Amino acid sequence: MSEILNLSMDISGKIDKINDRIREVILSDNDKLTEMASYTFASGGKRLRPLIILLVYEINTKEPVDFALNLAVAFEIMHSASLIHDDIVDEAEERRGWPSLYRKFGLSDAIVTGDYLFSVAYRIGASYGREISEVVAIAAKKLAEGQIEESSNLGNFNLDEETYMRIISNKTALLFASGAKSAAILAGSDSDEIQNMHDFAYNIGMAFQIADDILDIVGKEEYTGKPPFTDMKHSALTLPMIYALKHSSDKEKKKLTDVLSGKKTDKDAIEAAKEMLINTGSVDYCIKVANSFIDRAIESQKHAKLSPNLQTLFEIAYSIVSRVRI
Ligand code: GRG
Repeated sequence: MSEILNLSMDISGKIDKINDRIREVILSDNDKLTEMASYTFASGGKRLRPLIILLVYEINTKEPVDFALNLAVAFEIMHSASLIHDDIVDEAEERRGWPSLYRKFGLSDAIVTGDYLFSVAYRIGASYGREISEVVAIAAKKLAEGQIEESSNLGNFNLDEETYMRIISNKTALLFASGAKSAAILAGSDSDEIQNMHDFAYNIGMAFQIADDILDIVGKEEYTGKPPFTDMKHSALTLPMIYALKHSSDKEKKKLTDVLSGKKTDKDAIEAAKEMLINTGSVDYCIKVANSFIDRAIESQKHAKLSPNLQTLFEIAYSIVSRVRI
């Protein structure tokens, strides 16, 4: 992961701790459920959210980082549970390079595994007391709201930027933000520090989703592990599309919507749509918007004392947009 995120700090010890703890807390009395839950995490994942949580916690306290380990894994478990459900919604064949859980074990068991993992996350949240448990629960509420607003807009080629921003705020950024906020609460930070950590993670979460949406169009298949327009299969409009549709002729618009609506699925049509998108300047625009969120993230820490952990958080922030390679 440090390769993908280009970090100077060796974070392998933290990642190992996270993975070991996940393996422990997902154990069920039912062997099949344990097998399915374990499959979800064995396939990989960057562990970005729990890493941020541990870094934030350590910045704000002298207590051992292990006190925040369960909290960190709760957020990773919630994230992974949402991906299980997302793959069902999107009919995705693969996740993290492996067959998606519902493909491997069937629809109903995959739904229950996702639900089970959410219950593990809530239980961990509850073990930290009322305030943190509320932050964990609200993060899940927002995930669901973002997802439903996204699916309510499938095929809506008039989706505006404001609605897109609200969707990604709920389905992606608030999970990052809630993780960092609860880490700062657990560390005993004051209310300004808690808010600043929330804002830092929120803004990198926004940039992260925009970068993900750019990668869905221009990301090299060998790098993203999926062909272009995979996430667009169900006509969920993302920022690059919104910009391109607004800045193209009727003829170009038609070419693009034919691909987005699945009317045209051949390689040439997809390539032409991709080319058109790039020519409207939409990718450059989205990179600019993503960078503006990174600037806000860095700005949120203007009063914080620079430390190796904060430096690593900054490196994570910058890596989020630089992973978009055309
Ligand atoms: C049941 C409460 C409840 C909610 C489920 C399905 C759903 C609602 C939400 C899905 C939200 C979603 C898929 C957001 C996308 C977030 C995103 C950018 C995922 C990719 O994150 P990475 O790249 O993944 O960090 P890895 O594999 O590295 O962990």
